[in-house]
Amino acid sequence: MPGVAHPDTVAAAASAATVNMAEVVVADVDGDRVDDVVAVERSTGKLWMYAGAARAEIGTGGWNGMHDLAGGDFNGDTKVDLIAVEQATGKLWLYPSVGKGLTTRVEMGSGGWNGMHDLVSGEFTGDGKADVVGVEHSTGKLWLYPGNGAGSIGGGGRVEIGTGGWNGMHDLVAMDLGADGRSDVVTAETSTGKLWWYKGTGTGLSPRVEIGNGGWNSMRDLAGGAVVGSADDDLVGVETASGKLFLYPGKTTGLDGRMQIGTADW
Ligand SMILES: [Ca+2]
Ligand SMILES: [Ca+2]
Ligand SMILES: [Ca+2]
Ligand SMILES: [Ca+2]
Repeated sequence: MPGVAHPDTVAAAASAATVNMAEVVVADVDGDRVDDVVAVERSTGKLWMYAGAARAEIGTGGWNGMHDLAGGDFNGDTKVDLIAVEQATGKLWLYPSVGKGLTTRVEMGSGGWNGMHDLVSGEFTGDGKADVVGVEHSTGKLWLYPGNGAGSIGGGGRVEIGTGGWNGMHDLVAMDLGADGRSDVVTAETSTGKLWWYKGTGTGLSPRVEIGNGGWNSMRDLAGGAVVGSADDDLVGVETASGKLFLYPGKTTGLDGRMQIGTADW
């Protein structure tokens, strides 16, 4: 994701949270070229955007019924949209961004999306159009759905980029490490608590590299985007026990030491 934010302003906004935020997404939803943090408030079902010094309500309710939120410009107008799966129907919905909020949703997938988990969005194929990657419950495979930049994904067929075992991972993130302009997959491994980096090649993923040697099972709602001013994307995540929101700045070879960016209970 393009854009450079300042951790201190993100921290101010992030501290305005009440309790129990989930489905964290890092994306430039308001179009000011600075990545924002978007999350669902469990107590109200509202969708909030944390940008600059305050948070803004961009969804009035019902968001507890949605899952696997991801952000990307899917309709090609340069504004970063949200997608989400509706639990009740298994439909995939596109919520186009209008700059300072979201407009009427459009059906992007007619059903079956409850069979996937950990949907993330990034630019995996190198054509400048947002794509979706997710894990299939029934097979543990990782699939890439190339976007066409006109509001649809996977029209030419999905691509298998992971042959299995992905149900053993949690909190999948799409982010660019290595600053090659291509999204990579970062995810935590349940059995070891390690954090792994799978570098995107344009057609698939390179062999994984360990970038966190343990403890990642204690984190939830990992998301990636450009939060600090470097060419590499950064990781944010909530520490489950404390509810604190942490930022892990990205670098060419992995992640730097974390800093706390939300003082409230996430
Ligand atoms: Ca922004
Ligand atoms: Ca858009
Ligand atoms: Ca693409
Ligand atoms: Ca990359």
